Amino acid sequence: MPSPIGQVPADPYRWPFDGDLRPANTALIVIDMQVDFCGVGGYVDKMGYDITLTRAPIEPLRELLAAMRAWGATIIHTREGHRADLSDLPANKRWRSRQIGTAGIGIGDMGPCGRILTIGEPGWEITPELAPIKGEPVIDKPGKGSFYATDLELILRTRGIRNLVLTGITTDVCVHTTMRDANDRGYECVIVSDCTAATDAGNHAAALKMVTMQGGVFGAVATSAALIDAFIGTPGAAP
Ligand code: C5J
Repeated sequence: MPSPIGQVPADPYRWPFDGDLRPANTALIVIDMQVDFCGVGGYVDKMGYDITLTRAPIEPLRELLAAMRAWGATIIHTREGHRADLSDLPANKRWRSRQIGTAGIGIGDMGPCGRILTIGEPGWEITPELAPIKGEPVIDKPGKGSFYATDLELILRTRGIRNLVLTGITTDVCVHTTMRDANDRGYECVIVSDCTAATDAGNHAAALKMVTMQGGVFGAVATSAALIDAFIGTPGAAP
C-alpha cells in the first residue's frame, strides 16, 4: 500500500481531515460534464444561460483528470439523463424545464443536440475533452444527486473509497446535491473551485462559500493546482 501523501491546502481546513490520502481510498467524481450542460445548442444554452461559465472548468479538469489518473485514483463520471420513454422523468421536472428558454421545449423534447437530457442523444454525451477512458465507471442518474437511484455507493464501498474529489457542473445543483449527500454518508469531500461552475457566477461563489461554514459543514474547498501539487511526484500503486 502506498503511504498517505498527507493533506492538501484547502478552505477551511487542510484536506482530508486526517491526512489519509491514498489512491486506493480516493475517487475523482466528474459530474455531468455533458454537452447539454456546456455545449453549443445544449440544454443550458437553450435555456439562455452563458455557456462560457459552464465550459470554464473543462481545461483545469482535463489537467486534474490527468494528474489523478497518473496518481492511480478511481475516476468516476456521471451523466444526468432520462429513458427515451421518459418513464423516469417526474412530471414536475419536465413541466419546470419547459418554462424557461425556447418556448415549450424542455427535457425529453427535441433540440439542436437531440432530445434534451435523454439517454443516447448527442446532448447527453460527455463533452469529448473529458471523455471517460476504458475502465472508468460512468453513473447514469435521473436526478440531481449522484447517489439517488444509482449504484454509486455500491461502487465506492466495494473499492474502499472514503475521500471524494468533487468536480463538474453545476456547482449549485448536481455538484452540491452530491456533496451534501456524500457528506451525510460519511465520505470526506473536497470540492474543486476551478473545476466546477454554475449558470450564474454568484451562485457558484455562494455554493463554495456554503461549504466552508461551520468548520467545513460539507467538507472543504480546494483549487486544482493545490490538488495537482499534492499528487505530482507521488504516483500510487494500483489499488
Ligand atoms: C442541472 C446539473 N443544473 N447537472 N443539472 O439541472 O447540475
